[in-house]
Amino acid sequence: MDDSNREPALAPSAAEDQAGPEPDETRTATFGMGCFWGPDARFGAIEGVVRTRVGYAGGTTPDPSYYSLGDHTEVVQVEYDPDALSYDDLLDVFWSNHAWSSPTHKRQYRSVVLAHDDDQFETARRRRTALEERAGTSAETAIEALDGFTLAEPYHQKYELRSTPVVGDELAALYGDSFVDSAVVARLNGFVAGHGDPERHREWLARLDLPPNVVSELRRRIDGIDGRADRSTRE
Ligand code: MHO
Repeated sequence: MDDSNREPALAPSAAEDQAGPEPDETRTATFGMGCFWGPDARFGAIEGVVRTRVGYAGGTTPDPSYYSLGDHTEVVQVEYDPDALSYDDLLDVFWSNHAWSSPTHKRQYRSVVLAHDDDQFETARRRRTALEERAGTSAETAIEALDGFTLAEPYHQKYELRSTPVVGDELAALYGDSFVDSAVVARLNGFVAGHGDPERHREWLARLDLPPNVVSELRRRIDGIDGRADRSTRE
């Protein structure tokens, strides 16, 4: 694919995804690292992440749900472009952003890498050993082969964005069923939670073709995070 084809094309309809073309090949990683709302936003803000979803995995109880979790754990699933990100990059984010050396009281929130293949399994083990040696303490992180994933209820997907006034409802209505799988929604969920730098926030907000009330509310919220009270281009 030549470079010009990778330029994000603005969709005429706001309900279409405006993140640009999807890579030909994607890979998926699955992590448990506490309540899944936070990592959904953190991973979603990263360029090269194509989509995120939260759900339940790592157990054996059939048909888990939030109020009937059985032996499952809250996990985030990250689908990414392997040309832009490596599994090691994602493991950096994983281990830098939760308390991997503290035992959790609930299995719901345990630290776990659920490997999709042998490579991921071995990489995670190697990294865990290196981390333990460097930190001089043992990791509580379990490393297991992924065996099934149950998508969590819609209200848990992109929780930060959904709970942003105006924006959450409007985007949920615009995107409908594709809300969970949208790269734009994943980015915005990350940005409203405070991830990503001001430069990227500006770039995405200028590029997105969304209803004006949604854009101005997003700007208000994200400018607040970036602390740019002196913005000269404020609407
Ligand atoms: N008990 C926390 C975390 C929810 S998370 C989806 C809360 O209600 O804020 O487990």
